[in-house]
Amino acid sequence: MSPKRNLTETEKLRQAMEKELSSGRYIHTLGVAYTASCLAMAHEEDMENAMIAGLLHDCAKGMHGSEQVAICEKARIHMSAVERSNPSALLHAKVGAYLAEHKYGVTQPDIINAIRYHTTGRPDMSKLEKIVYIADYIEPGRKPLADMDMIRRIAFQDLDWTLEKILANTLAYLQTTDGQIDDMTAKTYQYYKRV
Ligand code: DGI
Ligand code: FE
Ligand code: FE
Repeated sequence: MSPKRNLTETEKLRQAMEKELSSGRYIHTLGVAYTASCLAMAHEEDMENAMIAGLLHDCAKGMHGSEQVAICEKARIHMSAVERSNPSALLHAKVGAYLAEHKYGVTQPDIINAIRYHTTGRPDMSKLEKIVYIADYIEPGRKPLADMDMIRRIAFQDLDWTLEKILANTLAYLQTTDGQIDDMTAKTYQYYKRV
């Protein structure tokens, strides 16, 4: 994708996602794309990059888990044991990053990384990575998760504080399920946790 993009290229990605995803996932995707754009406005990030990363962040979500594992094996993408056993929850982020680059023509590493780390986060995220991670949690169509009103408000004020709150809630939620915690999610929380 050339650095000088026009709306038509974003529009093409929107249309591709409309075809690729279930209607519920597509509506969530639009919510993330527009929320990420608004966060980019508030935090002086590139709005179009936020829009593209938001549109593509769940592009692999409709694939069967075994298909995602097969793509990773073929492309020699490293999978942690937890990712391998939870492909639809976790692996879709890495597969999505791969497809963004190899199927949808995204060349900017920051956009690709924002897709790659949208589920677990990672320590020392870029501003765009933080914005996409947060937009995925707060987009208007999300069911009201814990502390949602507060998290939605602080997202437009302080990205790192918002990350800490989301990560704490995600880890607390995972402890109520039998979901194993990925090392990267734990490391991200340790990094953003304020003592
Ligand atoms: O793809 P989405 O549903 O829009 O959202 P997402 O990509 O942020 O997350 C998908 C799920 O992954 C969500 O229920 C939280 C979960 N998750 C986040 N970190 C971990 C995790 N699941 C496991 N098992 N381990 C983690 O470390
Ligand atoms: Fe996702
Ligand atoms: Fe999502």
